[in-house]
Amino acid sequence: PATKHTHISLLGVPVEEGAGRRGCTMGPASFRTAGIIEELQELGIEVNDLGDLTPEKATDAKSSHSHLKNLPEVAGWTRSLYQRAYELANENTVPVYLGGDHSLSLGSVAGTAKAAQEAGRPLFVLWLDAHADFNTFATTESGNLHGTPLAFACGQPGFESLLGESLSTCVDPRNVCIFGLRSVDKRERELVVSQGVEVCDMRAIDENGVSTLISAFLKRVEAANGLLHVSLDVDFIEPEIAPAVGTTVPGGATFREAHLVMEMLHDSGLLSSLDLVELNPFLDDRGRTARLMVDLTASLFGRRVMDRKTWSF
Ligand code: 6HN
Ligand code: MN
Ligand code: MN
Ligand code: MN
Repeated sequence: PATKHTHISLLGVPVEEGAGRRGCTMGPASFRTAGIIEELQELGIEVNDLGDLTPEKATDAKSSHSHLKNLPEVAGWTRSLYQRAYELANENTVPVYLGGDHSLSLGSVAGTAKAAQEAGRPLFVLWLDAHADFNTFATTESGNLHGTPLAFACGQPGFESLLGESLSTCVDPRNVCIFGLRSVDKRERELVVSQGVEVCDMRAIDENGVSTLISAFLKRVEAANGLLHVSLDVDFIEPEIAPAVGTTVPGGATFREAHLVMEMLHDSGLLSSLDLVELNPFLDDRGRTARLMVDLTASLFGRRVMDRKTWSF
C-alpha cells in the first residue's frame, strides 16, 4: 500500500468563527504559500486544488444556549462542507481540508461518515490534538464551536440547528482515537469516558511511545476494513516549534513524534481523508508553523529519507 498511486484534492475552508480569536481565515493561503501543492507534487502525486469553499447562509440556526459564539456562521460552513465532503468521499481522491479552525471538522467528518456508511465500511477517526473537542452545546464553557466537532460527529444530542436536521450517520465513538490529549474540560472528560472513545494522552505517549500506540490503532482499522479520517490540529505539536495556534498547551508532540505518526500513517496505506486545522498565520513566526505543517503532510503522503526496508538488520 505504501506505493499506491494517490490523487489528492485540496479544499480550503477559511472558517475562523469557531475559534476564540481571529486569524484562521488566513490558513488556506498560508498552506499554499508554504508550498503544500509543490511539496505533494514532488512526491509524484497528482494534486487538484479546488480553491476555497463558500459557506451557505444559515440564518435559521439558533440555540437556547446563548453563550454559543457565531452559531449561524459556523452552521453555514458546516452545511456547505458536509455536502462537499460527502461528494469528495465518493470520488477517487484523498481530500485534504485546509483550515480554518477546528469547527471545520463539524462538516468534514459528518460528510465523510455518511459516504462511509453508504459504502458499508466503518469510519475510524484519528484526532491529533491537545484537546478532546468533545464538548456539546450544553457542556461548552467557552462557547467556541471548535471545541465541539467530535461530540457532534459521535452523535451527541442537541446539535440539530447546525445542519437544520439531525445527523443521519454518526461515527462510533469506539472507532475514535484522541491522540496527544493534555487539556480537557471536566464534563467533556466524563463524556469521552462514558462514550468509550480511545484516548492516548501525552502520558501514554511518554510511557509507550508513538509507535506502539499508533500501530495498535492502525491494526484495528485494518482488521475492520475501515476507512480512516485523520484530523491534525496544530496544537497537537509542542508550541515551541509550532507557535501559530490560538490554543497553545505546553508538552506537545515533538518534531520526531509528530513525523513518526505521519510516516506510520503513510506506510499503513489506510488514510482516506485529512483535516489540517487551527493554523493561525497571524500568530506565526516567519511561516515556520505553516512550513512544519506542510512537511508533516509530505511525510504523511510518502516523503522519507530512505526506504524503510534498508534499515532492518
Ligand atoms: N481546538 N475545551 C476548550 C473549549 O473551549 O471547549 C478548548 C477547545 C479547543 C479547540 O483546539 O480545536
Ligand atoms: Mn492517476
Ligand atoms: Mn482541535
Ligand atoms: Mn486543540
